[in-house]
Amino acid sequence: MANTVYVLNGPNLNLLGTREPQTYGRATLADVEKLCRNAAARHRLKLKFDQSNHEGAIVDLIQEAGAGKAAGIVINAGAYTHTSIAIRDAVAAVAVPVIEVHISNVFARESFRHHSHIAPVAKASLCGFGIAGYALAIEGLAGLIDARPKG
Ligand code: CA2
Repeated sequence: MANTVYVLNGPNLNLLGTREPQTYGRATLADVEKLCRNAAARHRLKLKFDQSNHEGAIVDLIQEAGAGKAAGIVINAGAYTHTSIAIRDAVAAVAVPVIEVHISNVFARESFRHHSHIAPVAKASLCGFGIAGYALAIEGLAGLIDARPKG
């Protein structure tokens, strides 16, 4: 599992492409998965792609990635970004790089979206690139892995 990237999606992201296209675009979560598979394959990385509406299930997946020494985690925790100390603690506890991604520019939206519990414990964060942000996050992660001292 050492060369597997986990891409984790939080609540309501299963609805992508069905509503609010002005904010999130028209692509579905299946389209996001395809994009991620292509980005991971370019770097010979395997991909585990998941979505859950449940906070504890997301914590479980973060712990699974950590225990299996995954190559890294790309996470869009959705609204839990702004509320979940449990997900923040799970991210802080894993020894694998975690990249936070958001489809929309959260800083151009309501003030309650401006704070992320995850950002301070993530390796990097990006937002506002639409679903392309997921591929950018995988590219960035691959760069970090390549830059890591070998042996
Ligand atoms: O911009 C992002 O990626 C967000 O993480 C999306 C979350 C939101 O709570 C964050 O503040 C920013 C919401 C995901 C809900 O996605 C939907 C997609 C289509 C229709 C309804 C919800």
